[in-house]
Amino acid sequence: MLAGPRSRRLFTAAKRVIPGGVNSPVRAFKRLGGQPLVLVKGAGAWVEDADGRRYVDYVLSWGPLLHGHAHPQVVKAVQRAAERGLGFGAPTPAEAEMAALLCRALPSMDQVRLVSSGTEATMSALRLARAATGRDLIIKCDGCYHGHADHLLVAAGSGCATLNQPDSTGVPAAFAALTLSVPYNDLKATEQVFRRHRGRIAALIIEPVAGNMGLVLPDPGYLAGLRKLCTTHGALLVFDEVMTGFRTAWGGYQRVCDVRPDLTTLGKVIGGGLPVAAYGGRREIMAHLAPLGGCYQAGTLSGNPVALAAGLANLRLAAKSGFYGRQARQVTKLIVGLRDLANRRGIPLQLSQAGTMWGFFFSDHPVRSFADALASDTQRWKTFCLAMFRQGVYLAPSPFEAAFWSSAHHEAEIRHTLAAASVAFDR
Ligand code: HOZ
Repeated sequence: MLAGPRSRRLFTAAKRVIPGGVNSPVRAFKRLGGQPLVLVKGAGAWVEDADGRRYVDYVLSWGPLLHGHAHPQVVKAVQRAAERGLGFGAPTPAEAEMAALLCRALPSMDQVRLVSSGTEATMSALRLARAATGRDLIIKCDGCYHGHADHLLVAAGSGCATLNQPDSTGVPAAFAALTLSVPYNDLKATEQVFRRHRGRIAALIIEPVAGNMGLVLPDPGYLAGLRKLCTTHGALLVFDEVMTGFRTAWGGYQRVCDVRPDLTTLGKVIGGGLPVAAYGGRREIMAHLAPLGGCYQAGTLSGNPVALAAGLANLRLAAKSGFYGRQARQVTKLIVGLRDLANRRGIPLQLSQAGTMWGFFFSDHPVRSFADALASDTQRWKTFCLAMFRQGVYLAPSPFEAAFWSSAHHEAEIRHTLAAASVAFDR
């Protein structure tokens, strides 16, 4: 068992009052025995559990902590903002500053609306897409996860895939029927769906790099092909960059692949660990939003000044010249080391990287789709992960999640991880 006595006690108490003991299902460690570590502290690249055990953290709050835990500049910014008031529910300078920064960083974004979670961002972006096109149907990809809004829990990755329930009970069939799911990296299948439902598709939403079925990269030309299909069929292309935004590059993956979506959703890094998310895009589309237009969306905590202070501080640290290149080179060093260790033992391992995101599958062929990810050897993944945890490396407790890197990770953390991996591969 991974968890020590204190973690176990605390989790037992939580289970009495919280369904499954967790506030988000993937945290329950179901694939690793169902006894999660209860975390009490994070500093830089490391987290500490309730039993005082320390781990190099590659979950990093599922992505936001681009500079590690409790970075002093982020903490200071939060303290200063909190002293001036925790929230107003009124316009503040910080929200205009964040919006201007995002619109500068993403060439596809003329205007942006701030919200509090990735789920809110994707849900609202799709309502807006429907309002702007007057159409109802949405296309998504198998294994992509866009939050837990009713119509998006169809063939969903992340925690749903982890629990083997890519669809959810409680979603009316009529809602689910509005979402058409196609395999990731399959332009032909996508084109067929567009043809079959000609004139009825409002939007295609996609994680440009899929990060919720493990990390799966787009084939060359795939995203540009989707752009073309959307334009041809009068549908909006929505890039869900909640994970990839400001992680794969300054701005997001759209700057790497050079494809301009009509709408983009952001979250995670732009909140620095506090709840900030956003959706934005072309001015004429954004003009459909109330109070300018008839598409309604609102939130008491939207643009919260304390959360924005964390997000802005996080982004300022990443804005320094050469930041992404430096971090990506470190990630490459880590995955090259892992590949060498696996190769020497003849273990079939697929590794992938997108900037400061990385991932691995135990598989003897490249993983290009959700079907490939599901076919990977999850028993080996389990043995490997348990051994890594035992040696002080905290990985996502699911074979269908990405791993993250922060600027607080250095050579020492790479050495620690590779030493742990060497033992874990032997297992
Ligand atoms: N679905 C989220 C990661 N892809 C889970 C986040 C969480 O449990 O905090």
